[in-house]
Amino acid sequence: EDGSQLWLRYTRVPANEAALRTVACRVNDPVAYMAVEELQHYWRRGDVTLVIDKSWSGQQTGGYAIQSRRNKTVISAGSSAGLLYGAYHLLRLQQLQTDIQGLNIVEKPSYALRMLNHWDNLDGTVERGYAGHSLWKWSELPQKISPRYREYARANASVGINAVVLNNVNAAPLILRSDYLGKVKALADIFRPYGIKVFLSINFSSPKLLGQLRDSDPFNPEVVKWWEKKAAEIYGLIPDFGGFLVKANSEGQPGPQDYGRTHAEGANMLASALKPFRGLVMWRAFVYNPSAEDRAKQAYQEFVPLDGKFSDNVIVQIKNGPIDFQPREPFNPLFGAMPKTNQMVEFQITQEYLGFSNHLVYLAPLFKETLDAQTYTRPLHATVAGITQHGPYPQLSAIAGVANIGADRNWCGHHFAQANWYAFGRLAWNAALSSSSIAKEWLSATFSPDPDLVDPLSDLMIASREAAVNYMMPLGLHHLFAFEHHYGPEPWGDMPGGRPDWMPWYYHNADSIAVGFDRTSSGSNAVAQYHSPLREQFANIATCPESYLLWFHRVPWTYRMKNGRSLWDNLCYSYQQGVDQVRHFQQVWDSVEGKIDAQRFKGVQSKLKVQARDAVWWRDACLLYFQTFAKMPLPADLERPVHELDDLKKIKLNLKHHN
Ligand code: BDP
Repeated sequence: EDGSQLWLRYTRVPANEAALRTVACRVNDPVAYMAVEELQHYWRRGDVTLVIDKSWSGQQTGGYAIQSRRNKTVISAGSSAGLLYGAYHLLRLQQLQTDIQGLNIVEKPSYALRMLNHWDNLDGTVERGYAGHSLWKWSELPQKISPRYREYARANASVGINAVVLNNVNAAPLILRSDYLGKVKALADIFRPYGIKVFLSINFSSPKLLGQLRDSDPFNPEVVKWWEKKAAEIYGLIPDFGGFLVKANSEGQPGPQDYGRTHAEGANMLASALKPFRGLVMWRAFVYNPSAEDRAKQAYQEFVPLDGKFSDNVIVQIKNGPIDFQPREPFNPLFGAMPKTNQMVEFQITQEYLGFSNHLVYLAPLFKETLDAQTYTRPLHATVAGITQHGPYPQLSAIAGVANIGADRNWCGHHFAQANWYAFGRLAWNAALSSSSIAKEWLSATFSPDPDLVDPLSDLMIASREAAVNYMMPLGLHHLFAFEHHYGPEPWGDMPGGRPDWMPWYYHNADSIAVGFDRTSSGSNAVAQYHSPLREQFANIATCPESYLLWFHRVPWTYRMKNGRSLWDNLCYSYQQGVDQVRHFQQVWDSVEGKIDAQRFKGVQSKLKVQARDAVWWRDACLLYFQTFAKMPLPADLERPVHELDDLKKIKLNLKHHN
């Protein structure tokens, strides 16, 4: 039980049983064939018929219906992909031991494109990957095909993921060289029967770096021609290629601004090269410069003036929050602020800032917090989910998650990190699902449907994200992590001459009086980027949710919070609560011993020990450090620190090769 089977722990139907039922399907293509094969191998509850029904809406994106008719179950869909998703739905019902009499299910995906973004490098490393090396063996491809490629595609299809970006957004130009495209084609061929399209991250300077052109100016006709030829070459190999993901003029990556052109001009040049083939451009809005302006405001300032200037096959890909995948951020105010532009959310499934693959942090509540956030920008569809599902070009709706998958046997490093892959897929399919229903499904499929296991563990999962916020960065604190590895705490972090917007002090602003980032009109005024009434709500310290307090306000240590205690005391209790929660998780986990195989039980048990130690490390580091400013005592009933601040400051982890 090494976790390699993920949530796909179906048991094969024995031949004599299989002979007693039929799986009928007249559709003849590789995707439908896959649906039939899965049901033939694993479905043990009667006859099934799969039919394409052209009247079925949502054809493009894989919707389906499942109905019980007399003694059989009928899956109907507008496309073969829909049949495949219907087949996985049935198998899920079987895993959950659901009654299949009288089924009348209709499913339509929330988003047309449900994508994983791999941050995998061509040398086999993964930028922010914590589950071993990259899954893609570039040096072996296309000759040698690892069986894991197929398993990976199957796992994605089982939760409805239908698009993958294979390589890092910090993209090597090499990915577009002809031999690499041959490797990409090999992967695309494996993924196709699972309904998955391949996309690539591209380096904006490819024409110069790979094509030896003078420059990569999007207005240079030779550059335009280069991209057109490249697009034709790609589509010659991969007729259903999805398109490009682009990180431009961000963190040192090249882009159109190098030539005085805008993001829209750069994106549109690529978009027109892909247009004849119906390809898409996902253009990232993750841009910020070391300027006097609050980093949290910069993407909005850069992109809002470009609204209406992007081609119809461009989607602007926006991180959930305005900074960078922190344990908690308010939603990015760009959502809803560009009504004439397609927007998509980018979540991080890999836990760069949430304890890597060591901490059990179930991310569905974080994803939901953003998706459900009310932006107040439109009369209709004003949540982030609504805005990204109902853009100006509805066929383009998309959502992306930065993958947490690597070459480890259990794919994600931590057995429970698999739940984040699963939950991302399920929410991309249906953004209205609840975090707890997804947790229950996943636990049932991955471990067992026994309620004595599912109930306590789903509670644990639901609490785990708030626990991480508590022991890392409660009350709106953010960016307190160590510069080098992003794993542990370093609120004191500083580097003479380093970029201020990479330093924790830039964000926490602690001194003897107060702590926090003033983003009201007396400070950076980032609140103004939110639509009324949110703007006023965030701007007023009395109405700002306390979970975002230090995000929007610089608050005196002695400030009285809603519970009557001082800010300092609240900070202390929050950190302690995080520690207590993790210790409680350990107890809950021990209580399911025997209900789970020993191998996975021990694996998770020992990861929880690491998490408990790390929670204490975070608490001590942050409280002892902030105490040097607040100069207030720890509340008398609080557990005492077990570290010296000076010792914590000396910890130099080399986690670059933490894998
Ligand atoms: C940050 C990561 C960095 C990525 C960057 C991005 O630390 O490795 O390259 O985001 O999203 O979170 O481009």
